[in-house]
Amino acid sequence: MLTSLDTAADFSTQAVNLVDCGLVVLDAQQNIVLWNRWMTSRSGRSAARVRGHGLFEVFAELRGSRVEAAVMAALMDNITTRVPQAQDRAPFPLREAGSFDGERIDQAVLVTPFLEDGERFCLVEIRDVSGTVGRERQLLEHAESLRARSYVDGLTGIANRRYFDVALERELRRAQRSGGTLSLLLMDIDSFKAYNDHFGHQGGDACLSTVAQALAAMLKRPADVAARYGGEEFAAILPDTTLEQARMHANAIREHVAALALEHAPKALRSIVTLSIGVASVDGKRVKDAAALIEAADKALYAAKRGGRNRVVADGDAIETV
Ligand code: GH3
Ligand code: MG
Ligand code: MG
Repeated sequence: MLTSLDTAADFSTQAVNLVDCGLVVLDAQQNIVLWNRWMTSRSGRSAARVRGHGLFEVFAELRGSRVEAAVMAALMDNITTRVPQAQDRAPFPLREAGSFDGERIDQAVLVTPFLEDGERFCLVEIRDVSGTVGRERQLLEHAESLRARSYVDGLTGIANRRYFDVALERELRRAQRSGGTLSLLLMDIDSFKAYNDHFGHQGGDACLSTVAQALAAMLKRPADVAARYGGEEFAAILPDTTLEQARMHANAIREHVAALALEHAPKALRSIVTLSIGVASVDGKRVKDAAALIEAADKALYAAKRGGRNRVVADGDAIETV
């Protein structure tokens, strides 16, 4: 029988260390307060090394991932989220105990918020589902999670406007703290009304999805965010990127989408689907808030439309019209 709180605590620690899944507890600042032995043996990082550090500092590659969205949903909105093993890649760099260069183990992650002494925490549970989860069950979980995930756009699978708003505020604060730069791209599909009129709404939806995937594939840094901003408009947040770098990146995205050579409607301005992109930036000196940054990017986008579409205009460019 347990007679003292100390014994109870030892008991819990033992149990937490024996359990056959990864257990991580984060505080409201996303700092690691608990890390069990399962995590240590599969990550090669001891509890002493990671405790007190931010989960997304320890695993920078998780920034902008579905796991980060789930952690934010838990800590900010008290929402529980299941992140099943994705078709492509396991989120955490975890490997079979003792094999630090082997394959990542397949993972199903569950993020659950809880309160302790009035403070919000979340529990991140990671299960090894390598070989145990049938393909059918994976697909079912995947479909369920699409509905449940409140930061993901249901049509395209990329981040939604809600996630964009939260991420932009967060990245702006980060840029201001470090005196760094941050750029924003606003992208709008050209003549999309004509596309819908010709190919039908379902055809339009499929096109939006294809463009969204192409866009997301062009944003490779972990902190970059691609989001569906509204109807046929997309946004990209590029931390640590100057206006000129962002302009070049925007051009690469524009060329990449044009290179898909998606057939456009006969009434559209061009025969293939293209994007117009507006670019704006903040740096340590010219600090703008989110609303001002969006407005500047939106103005630049409007100028790109007036300039003939299928082009990139950056904030402050001389504006020509055709
Ligand atoms: P512009 O080159 O000036 O951007 O012209 P546009 O035709 O793309 O612009 P407009 O804003 O007039 O039309 C946008 C269209 O996008 C209107 C709407 O029918 C379509 N749209 C918005 N959201 C969705 C969606 O979720 N699915 C589909 N299929 N179409 C959408
Ligand atoms: Mg539009
Ligand atoms: Mg449009």
